[in-house]
Amino acid sequence: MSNLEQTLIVVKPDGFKKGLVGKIISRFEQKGFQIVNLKLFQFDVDTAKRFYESHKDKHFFDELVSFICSGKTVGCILEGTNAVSTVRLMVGNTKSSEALPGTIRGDLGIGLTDNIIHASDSAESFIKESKIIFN
Ligand code: FUP
Repeated sequence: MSNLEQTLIVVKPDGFKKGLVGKIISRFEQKGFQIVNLKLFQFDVDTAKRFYESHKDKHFFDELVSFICSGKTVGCILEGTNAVSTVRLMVGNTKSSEALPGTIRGDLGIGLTDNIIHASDSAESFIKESKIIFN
């Protein structure tokens, strides 16, 4: 049974600076996901705090907000079968240094806060996050 879903990815400032936007989006297109919306933008602190609200009590919150605001990012809504879980599989482990080869973080990055890409972790997160980015 096909389960058509949408999800959000954000290419983070490190991915943008490394010139990986095309390569990353191409992986999702090659897998069979459709681009539904696309936006080049830079987070301001207020928007970043709302985006990462679920982490507000974590010790790394300030570092995370500061990093995501540090340069241009690309937000992209993707649509396809089981988009939320399949895109997360393609993204890989949060710690890029431990992410498996074949995943985006495993192939293209090494950092933790600077881990190339964000992907919504649930349908609820997708709704909340995509509203913040695409208004
Ligand atoms: P993920 O869903 O894989 O992006 O990871 P989490 O939701 O667990 O974490 C959100 C972001 O916080 C990650 F992109 C990386 C960052 N993070 C840190 O900077 N330090 C940590 O100790 C844990 C996570």
